[in-house]
Amino acid sequence: MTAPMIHILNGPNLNLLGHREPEIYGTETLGDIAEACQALGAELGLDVLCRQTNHEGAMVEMIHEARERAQGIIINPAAYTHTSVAILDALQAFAGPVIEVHLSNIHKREAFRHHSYISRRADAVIAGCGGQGYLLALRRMAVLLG
Ligand code: CA2
Repeated sequence: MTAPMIHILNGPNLNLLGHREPEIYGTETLGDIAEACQALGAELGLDVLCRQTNHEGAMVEMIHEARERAQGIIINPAAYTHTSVAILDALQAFAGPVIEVHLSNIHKREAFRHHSYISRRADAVIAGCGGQGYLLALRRMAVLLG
């Protein structure tokens, strides 16, 4: 049987991870996180594809592609979390499990970060665990798809 495919989608500025603001977002780069996710995915019997974009429309298109190719989505929409009905609508059209991840605890931060459009669709939300949040999300995905 082929391994379920998980798309891990990352939004704007997350390509800067590890290079700026380590006190908020940690010292791991997005490449480090992707590598750790690939390794855990192999252990869990999941295929993992990690992607990042700085553009809202491109994120919508990545979600459309996931409809064709992935059984689950792990998404950190970054700032679009708090603004994007378009990304919510795209996720509503995805049939499989969706897990929302934030590196920081958005509820401990500015009030404008407390609301997430994405949480309305997410089956689970992980915030404040740094890069480990993606690994926790993968473990949950293995249970949901098992
Ligand atoms: O905590 C998270 O993962 C966030 O999704 C990160 C977003 C922020 O807008 C959300 O409220 C919470 C920001 C990502 C920006 O990442 C940077 C990384 C290094 C340096 C500068 C920005």
